[in-house]
Amino acid sequence: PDNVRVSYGTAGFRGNASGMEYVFFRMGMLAALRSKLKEAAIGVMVTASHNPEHDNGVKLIDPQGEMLAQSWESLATALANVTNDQLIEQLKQIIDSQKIPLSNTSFTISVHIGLTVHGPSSLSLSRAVLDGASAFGATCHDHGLLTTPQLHYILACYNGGDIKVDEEHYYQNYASAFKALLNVVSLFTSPVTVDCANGVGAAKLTKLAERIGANIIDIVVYNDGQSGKLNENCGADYVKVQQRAPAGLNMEPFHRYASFDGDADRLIYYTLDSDCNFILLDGDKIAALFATYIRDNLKKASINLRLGIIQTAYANGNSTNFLINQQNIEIACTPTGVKYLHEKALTFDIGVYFEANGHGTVSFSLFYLKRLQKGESGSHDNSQISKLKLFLDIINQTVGDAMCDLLAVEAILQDKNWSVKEWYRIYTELPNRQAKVQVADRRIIETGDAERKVILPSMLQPAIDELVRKYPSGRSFVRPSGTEDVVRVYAEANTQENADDLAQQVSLAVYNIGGGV
Ligand code: G16
Repeated sequence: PDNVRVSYGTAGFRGNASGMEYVFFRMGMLAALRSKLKEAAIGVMVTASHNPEHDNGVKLIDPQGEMLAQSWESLATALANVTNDQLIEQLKQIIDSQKIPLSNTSFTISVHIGLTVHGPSSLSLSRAVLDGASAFGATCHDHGLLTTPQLHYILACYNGGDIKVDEEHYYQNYASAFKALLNVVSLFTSPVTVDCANGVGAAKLTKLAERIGANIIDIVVYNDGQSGKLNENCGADYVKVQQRAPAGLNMEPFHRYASFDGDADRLIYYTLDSDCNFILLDGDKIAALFATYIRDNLKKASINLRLGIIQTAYANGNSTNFLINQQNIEIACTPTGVKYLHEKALTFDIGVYFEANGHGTVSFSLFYLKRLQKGESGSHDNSQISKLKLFLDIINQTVGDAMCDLLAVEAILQDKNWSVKEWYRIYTELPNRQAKVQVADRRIIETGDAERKVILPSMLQPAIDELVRKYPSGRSFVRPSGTEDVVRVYAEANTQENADDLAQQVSLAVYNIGGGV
């Protein structure tokens, strides 16, 4: 449509599902072109992820299971926005500028497709991707329902030479890795209840749990999609932003509860304290758990490597303080979007990256693997080294994966003989609040310093600074969302009342300066 402009945002194109077929069709074409260029299979995931049921989205996955290279995001945006008349010309431009060897017939274009909802709109949108890819003669592998991280995993294995890889391979791999790790650490005594946001994660987690065995870990699936709507009053985003449990969940103090988002790439834990106050253990706490566990085991094995944690501006101020000042762990900050965190994580020997919303994983360098191997043959503590190797095997390094991250959290808690109580006490979060503001055009807001400062409109940052000064331990930032038509506001302060107040004041400033609707 003439008056519609879409862009490849934080994680692909997102929006109301109706009328988006042309975007998905063109992304099928783009995936085929990228496959030709890279001489490798490319993935296309059809998912609205944490967004409501009426939305949908499409994102491309590069050969090693990583997010689409950022240099191609602008090509995707340009291709999605031309009129039908200009489409062929735009494709030619991409082919010429990227020097895509279309006439080279020695490599067959290959595109892998997955989707997270089996409804009519998702099916027609994934059909559009298939049609677009087929227009360039691609061999399409339609995997049907998958979690987003499963498609990342399958693609990485496929391009690694395992062309028979399928969903079952994923379960066998992680179930056996988890069981192997649990031979080294102790057994479970209490269940973990997982809210699957009424999404694809419910069926997939059930399968993974079956492969592991209920005698090893008792996973109770909640919000399995039998009733209730996708991501409505449930799921990781709801729990994190609302700071409350999914609707209808009966909780017991200090039992373990977790939530996935709609495509199972985010994980959040929570519980109740003895006074029945809600306690959240978000991506920051998961990152702290993973990083300190790896660091401690490396220390015991006398292996010295560069370990870093990558956060975004949303990381709670007290998590950053805890990691830097008490744990002496290196921290880096990037803009929102796992693609940025992932890239930064690769600059460390071990990069633990998590967004506060629960999206993250760990990347291990080849150097790390070599050091573990060398350690085994040297005089190091082999039990620590084998534990580190087994831990590595339960991590999906391609992208944040709620199922693998859940197994990793569970294994660490067991190994440390910790309940959720010891985990949440590692530091106390500063009270915080997130809000959304609707403005006429969110793109008028430009940010810098990893989204911690507003650059444009120029009067907005001074206004935020002035408000922040009024609240002890105050901090606030705003940024245009890359997945929704809103400006996001984050605020933290010494008390919940102050954090709420600050978020409200900053929202008002955004509304007034940004031209509210
Ligand atoms: C996506 C991205 C995340 C990002 C989130 C929110 O998550 O993968 O990295 O934090 O969107 O982005 P924004 O604040 O720009 O709307 P998901 O789980 O929806 O794929």
